[in-house]
Amino acid sequence: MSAFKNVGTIQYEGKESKNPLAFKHYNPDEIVLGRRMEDYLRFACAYWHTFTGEGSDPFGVGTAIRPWHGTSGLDLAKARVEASFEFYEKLGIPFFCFHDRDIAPEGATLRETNKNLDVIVAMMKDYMKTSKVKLLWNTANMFSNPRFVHGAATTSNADVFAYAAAQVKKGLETGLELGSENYVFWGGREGYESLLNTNMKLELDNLARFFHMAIAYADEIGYKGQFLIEPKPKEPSKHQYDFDAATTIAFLKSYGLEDRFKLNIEANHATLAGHTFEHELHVSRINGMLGSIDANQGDTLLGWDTDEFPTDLYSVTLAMYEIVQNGGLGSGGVNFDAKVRRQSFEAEDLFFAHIAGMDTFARGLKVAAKLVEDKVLENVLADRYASFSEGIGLDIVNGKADFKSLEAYIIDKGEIVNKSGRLEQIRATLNDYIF
Ligand code: XLS
Ligand code: CA
Ligand code: CA
Repeated sequence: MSAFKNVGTIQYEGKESKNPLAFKHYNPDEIVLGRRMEDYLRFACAYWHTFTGEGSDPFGVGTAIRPWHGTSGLDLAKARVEASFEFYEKLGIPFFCFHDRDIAPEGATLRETNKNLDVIVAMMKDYMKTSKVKLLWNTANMFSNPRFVHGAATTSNADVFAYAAAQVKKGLETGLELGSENYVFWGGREGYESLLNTNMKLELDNLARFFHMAIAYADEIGYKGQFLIEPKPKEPSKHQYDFDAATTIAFLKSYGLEDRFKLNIEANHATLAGHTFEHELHVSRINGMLGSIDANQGDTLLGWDTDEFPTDLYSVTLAMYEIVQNGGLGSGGVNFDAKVRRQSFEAEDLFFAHIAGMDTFARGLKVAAKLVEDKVLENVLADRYASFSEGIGLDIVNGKADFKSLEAYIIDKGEIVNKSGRLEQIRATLNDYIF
């Protein structure tokens, strides 16, 4: 039985097409920078927003009309899996991502919960045998259940730490079973409200202990997926430990975890941290830690995590420029951690939203490729930093200068001449490439 009977397979029809159920820019087979677009972008669908989410907000219940309504418990979980594979295939999206609790209901004990999970994981595995769709990443939801009120790996309660460990152990087994290419940690409740009752040092040490245990268990069972941490500054915690890329990288380096972890950068989390998406991607990239992205966008008029589908071509172009500079995302991908607005409650909206996001990223990729091919920003940087490629600047870069030699060089030189940064001109050029 079809869940989305009003929608057929979404095709690429080119930019003149007026068909809302067609791609105008995303053409999976088109070669960009020597790679098929599909292989470059590695799009993924986020199970929680698209199949588990119902469109509720703090003021009202869900509004979504979904084909799986009318079922409950494991039957509901199964109906969602069935619909999800129809959705991936009609959309032509090559990957999906989930939290353990998105796909199967919790039981009275962890043993029962794991049993429910096994049923759904086996069902997904079956679907994956006949489908080309793969699991980009899985993760553990260690924030919804009230037991995580004080955190998971950073809780004040050792029993909760044990529960979280057992949950991630199962998550790694699930990842192995379904061949997930990455395993994500997002520390929703790994943070604190007030230092008055928080032992920050113990909590951070425990978080690192937890990650070391995850590495040890992955190695023990032969799970080869890339570990990713997803920074976010606030919400639900007031102070979250993985605030942004720089904080997370510093944490990984202080605890000797930097060789096994990369970052999953989400656009809306970047803006909540007071950065741009491209800033967070750049910081990760220059540290060799850009692993994957959660593609969405926030709303500049709202101060919370709105997880909108990404349609801002300017921001996506600059993000894709970072990804292209990174040589792509390796085992990572572009996961639409995005939800349709509460007002967009029809099942077809799920297609429109993903098509919008995929077309936006396809356009961003094409513009970024052109910027790279024409060396637009490369030339800007070469020109701006030219003084470091010869003479005294080159000595500084090559470690041949010290305070004494620099003083001798500059002391009688007279007035220093600076060059303009030309930002307005550069922005105008960027507009010419985008539009
Ligand atoms: C929430 C996060 C979450 C992670 C996975 O804000 O984006 O959904 O991506 O746990
Ligand atoms: Ca996310
Ligand atoms: Ca988010």
